[in-house]
Amino acid sequence: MNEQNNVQEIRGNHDASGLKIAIVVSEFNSNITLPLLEGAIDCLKHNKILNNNIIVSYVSGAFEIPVIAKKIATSIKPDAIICIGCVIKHETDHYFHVANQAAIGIAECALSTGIPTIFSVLTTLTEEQAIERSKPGKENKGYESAEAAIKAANIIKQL
Ligand code: INI
Repeated sequence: MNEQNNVQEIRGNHDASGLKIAIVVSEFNSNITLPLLEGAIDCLKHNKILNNNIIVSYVSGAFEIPVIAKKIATSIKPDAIICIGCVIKHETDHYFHVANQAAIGIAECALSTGIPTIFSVLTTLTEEQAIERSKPGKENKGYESAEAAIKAANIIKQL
């Protein structure tokens, strides 16, 4: 109970010690996605996850992320799934369809299974923007996504 406002609050804490987290990572633009993966794993370990409670699977491109995320959701049933990819704007509109379908599919996986499925797919105009967001540290977008996964999973556990 929040004393000041007299409302009931449900917050997700940062404790990953009791969680099983799956990560689906795209190998397309791997110079970006692998540092995002490192960031996500750093965050999970920093928050005390057990090593064998991290399950990582690799897909070719961001377009393939949703189908694998959904299969993992229904078979392994982890507490959360972190979907890592990188789509960079190119001269044709191919990138748009890839990014759009990845976003729609990841959201569909979350809503249809009830398992927090985190959108850690960078969609940038340039490679430089993607590099900036995948540098080591707490501003690495993979690190931030893992924080979101832990919090959401811990909210679900309270509901
Ligand atoms: N996949 C990405 O993850 N990022 C991209 O920038 C990208 N572009 O721009 O083409 C991309 N394409 C591959 C796509 O995800 C599928 O793997 C491919 O279309 C086969 O289904």
